[in-house]
Amino acid sequence: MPFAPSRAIVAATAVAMTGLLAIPASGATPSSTAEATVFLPNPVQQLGLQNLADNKDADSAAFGPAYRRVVLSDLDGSGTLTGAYVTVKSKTGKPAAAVNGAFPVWHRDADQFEQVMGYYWVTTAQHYLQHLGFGGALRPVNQRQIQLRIDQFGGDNSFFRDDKANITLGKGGVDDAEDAEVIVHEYGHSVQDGQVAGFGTNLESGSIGEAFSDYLAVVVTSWAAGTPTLTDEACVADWDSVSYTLAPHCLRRVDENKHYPEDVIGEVHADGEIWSRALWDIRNALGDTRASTLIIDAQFDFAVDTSFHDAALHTVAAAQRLYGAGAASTVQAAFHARGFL
Ligand SMILES: [Ca+2]
Ligand SMILES: [Ca+2]
Ligand SMILES: [Ca+2]
Ligand SMILES: [Zn+2]
Repeated sequence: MPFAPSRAIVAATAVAMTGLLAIPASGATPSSTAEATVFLPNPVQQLGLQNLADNKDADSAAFGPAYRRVVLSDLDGSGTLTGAYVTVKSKTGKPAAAVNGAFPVWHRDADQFEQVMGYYWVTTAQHYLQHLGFGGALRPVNQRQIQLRIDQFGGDNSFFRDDKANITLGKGGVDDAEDAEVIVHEYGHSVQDGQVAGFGTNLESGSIGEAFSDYLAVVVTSWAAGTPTLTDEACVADWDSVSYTLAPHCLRRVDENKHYPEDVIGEVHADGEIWSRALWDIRNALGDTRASTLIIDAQFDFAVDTSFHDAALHTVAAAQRLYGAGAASTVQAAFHARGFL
């Protein structure tokens, strides 16, 4: 169950006692489900085919084994892609509509395929956070309905910088929403904004934003689809990046051997690879659940313009608080190895 039942019970009791109109507690809205078709998480990672090409958004038999029927959850029952954690708007195609309680089998050449991808992967990322305990034993993280827009605007990184709560996915090269790792990366920014409003105002905090979003993209897709066996797990956006990289295709990696400060170049995505490697090392040492829990819990304490150094100290403190001295020393070592501590 993605929800903590106790929250709904508390809310219902409060309503009964006060007689006020019910305001559903976050994540406690009625939930409906419907089948739909997605990539899980992207065709290059699923099929191990580095020669797959966009071909102007054409579908072909090569993609066939990558299409998976899944169940969308937390829908509002209206038959549209509107639910507890995301509502999808497209400027490039008709809104997806369920037929007899299920979304048709759209493929990548249909705009509705990307709309479904956006809904499924944002909701899955929120379920990952809840499975770690956020919204249960731990504080809720980003348990709000965000807007996900699909728009011709933008190339391959089309996030509205002045609207960090929401997501816009562009159509440059491979449509961004055909790659779950791009969707979850953008949701990572929404998560950080949900934890610290306006997070990421300068080079170092902005780099942490990119790094965490890359990390989240990898861990959520591995959680939902299994650890990849045909591509490197550390490779982010294996499919979106076919348009602009040589094989093996990765937008970025979370296991680069960069070091602070000499590898800083003043660009948030590139410099983020120093931070994401530290997160990656923490995960390899402590396991996915403990690493992600402490990494995300620490982020509540980050200043909007945090330095790498201060954020590293907060993350060590979260490890100490949640898992004790051994975990704290592991986290300290990971940040020390990157030059942050
Ligand atoms: Ca498409
Ligand atoms: Ca793209
Ligand atoms: Ca990947
Ligand atoms: Zn980003």
